[in-house]
Amino acid sequence: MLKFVHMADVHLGYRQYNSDERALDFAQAFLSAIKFAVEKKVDFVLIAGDLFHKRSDIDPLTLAQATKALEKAKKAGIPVVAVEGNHDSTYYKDTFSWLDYLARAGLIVNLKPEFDEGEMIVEDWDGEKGAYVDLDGVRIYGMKYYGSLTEKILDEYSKRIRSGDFTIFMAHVGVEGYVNMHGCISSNRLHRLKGKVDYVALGHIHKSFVEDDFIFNPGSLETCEISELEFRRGFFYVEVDEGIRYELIENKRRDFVLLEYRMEAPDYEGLRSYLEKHRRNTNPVVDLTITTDRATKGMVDEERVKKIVAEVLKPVVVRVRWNVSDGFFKPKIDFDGKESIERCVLRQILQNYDYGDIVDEILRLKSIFCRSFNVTMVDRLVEGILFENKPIEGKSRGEEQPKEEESGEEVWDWRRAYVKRGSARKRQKL
Ligand SMILES: [Mn+2]
Repeated sequence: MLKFVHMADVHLGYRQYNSDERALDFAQAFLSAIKFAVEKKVDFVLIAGDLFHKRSDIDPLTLAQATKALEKAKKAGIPVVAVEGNHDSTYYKDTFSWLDYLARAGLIVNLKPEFDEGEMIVEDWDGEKGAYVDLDGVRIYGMKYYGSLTEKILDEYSKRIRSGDFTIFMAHVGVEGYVNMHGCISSNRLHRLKGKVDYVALGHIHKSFVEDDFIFNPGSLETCEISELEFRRGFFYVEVDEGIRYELIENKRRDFVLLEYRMEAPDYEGLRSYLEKHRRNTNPVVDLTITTDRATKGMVDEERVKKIVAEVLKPVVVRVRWNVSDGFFKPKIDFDGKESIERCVLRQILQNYDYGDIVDEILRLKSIFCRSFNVTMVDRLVEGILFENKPIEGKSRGEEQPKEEESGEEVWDWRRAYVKRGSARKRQKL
């Protein structure tokens, strides 16, 4: 009896929410899937793309996470056969990927067709490269991710497939109708492989699906996006004798808690008692959305919010999102004050922006527009601001351009002044 494990979309090295712990979760999921394969003494493991989250800048730790698990399989005599996904594929012109590196290190078989002046070459694995490999009567073809060229290349590829006793076609490609993702192909194009191929092993879509006991897509091992939380996914354990028996193993993964809290004022204790209701002992990822108005957000200390979440929920990582609506703006009006209500409201609105104190200018502009739109008056207003020695204070304060001297020959070298305050001096303009 033939036995194998089919996984995809491992995304090693994904530091989700900038969290090292999350990167470890992805590594842990991969390691436990490999351990499962070793325990089941499978004949081989398939990785249908996106072993890595990034195609370049793989850090040493991520590489170690990949090799540690792959060495376990190697030690158990289990070949690991992979294709490159969109995340770990080389750029068009590069030829050597990190999966090629792992293949050279003898840890995986990385399958992809070669191209010679546009002509596709589908050759046997020679220990370093190849498009298919024969493992004890099982023939595995591999096709990496080709983006918009997928259909064209798939058609070319299928002409070159020769069936063995049991033939697998593995590709990193999305099939239409499962998730909202562009660049997917119709599954009909894969169903056409029937007769030549016995098992189509896909990766790319992070949700599991099986069509007609022929096309298999396991989904992601860990959670790359919140939208994946509701998907069934994991890896397939497959047994083949008379027919194909498969099981989707929904591996253990990090718990997520999605929370939404409405804050009318900086109300830390209210937040705390809301969080208490969601207490659990899983060290989850907490994704907290706070709905509030701009003024309140300005007063809330996000670090303090995170600290409270950490105390109550003991999360592995906290993400705070702000759902800020200007519609909730409530001016605080002092009716005994000397300022008009209009000025008071304007001043409070402007506090949320970087323009500085421009209440007067806005009121003058408004009066011009109210009377009738008069371009000359707008011009005069702008000129007044620019030349009546009444600059708009705000963003550019402190970064004023150096004033040229009358002669236009000398400028104050403010960069030098910034670096060496003591030795700032005038410099001849070049
Ligand atoms: Mn992926």
